[in-house]
Amino acid sequence: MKTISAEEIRCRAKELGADLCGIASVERFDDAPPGFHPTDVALGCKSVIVLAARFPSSTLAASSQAAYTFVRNRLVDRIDSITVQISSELEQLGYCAVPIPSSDPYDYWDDSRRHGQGILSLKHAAVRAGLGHMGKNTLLVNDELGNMLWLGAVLIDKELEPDLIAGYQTCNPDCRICLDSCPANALDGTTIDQRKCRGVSAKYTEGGGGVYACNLCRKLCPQNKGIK
Ligand code: B12
Repeated sequence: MKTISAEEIRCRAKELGADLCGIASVERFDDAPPGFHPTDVALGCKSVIVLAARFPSSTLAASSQAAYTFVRNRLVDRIDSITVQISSELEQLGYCAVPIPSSDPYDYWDDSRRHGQGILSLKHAAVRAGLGHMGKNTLLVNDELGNMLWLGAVLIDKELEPDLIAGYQTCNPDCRICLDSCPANALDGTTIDQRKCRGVSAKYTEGGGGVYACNLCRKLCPQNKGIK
């Protein structure tokens, strides 16, 4: 087996087009509820490599939600291509490396609550890899990119030097902008009611496909482009 360092992985991720890359040791997930731990996905996981791509914020200024949705869909392809490529390269070096889908597919779906669950929560993984903290809208906020980023991850069976947990704070304690602006009243400051959110954000037309019709919790956040 050829050995690889955390730094080499970070450089490769950036070469492939990631804007951010952070690494978490699996011990940082000790507080994860059952079913949400990286070893529930890959038994031998020792480190979680988390990547992020910048989500162009000009899309928030467009009057049509199609531009935002189009960019979101291309970022799914881009981040997923990077995590699949990194996993393949790590596997060729002799490691077991499992890429996490940045969106679909996932196994768990509760139709009665319209509640889905990714095979690993990428926001929680990003916090533990030093990429930021979650805001009241439940989204990850990074100091440089704000909440305008798209996440991906790779689980690897190698201990790697982890990044430091982000030292900055998100959300002014008095701020309620995302909570008060949600048209579905889906946010309570720590969790989201998926049924309510999906009711206003997922729109389909027979001819035009699907659009994300609401992103107000992201758009109106004073930290959406970074932490001043
Ligand atoms: C399902 C899903 C949704 C659902 C639910 C969102 C949610 N907040 O969970 C819906 C349809 C509502 C949704 C909407 C959106 N989404 Co979405 N979504 C996902 C997806 C595919 C899975 C998330 C998931 O599993 N949620 C279910 C679980 C984790 O949530 P939960 O049951 O509340 O979990 C609790 C506990 O189980 C526990 N827990 C869970 N894991 C862990 C781990 C540890 C260590 C600990 C301690 C605790 C813990 O803590 C939670 C709170 O109590 C992720 C991709 C991914 N794999 O992460 C993208 C993702 C979260 N979505 C994303 C985005 C951008 C959006 C939208 C902005 C899209 C839009 N409309 O424009 C909105 C934002 C709405 C919002 N404020 O969250 C991004 C977020 C980027 C960021 N900056 O954070 C992600 C990460 C996709 C990506 N690859 O970047 N989404």
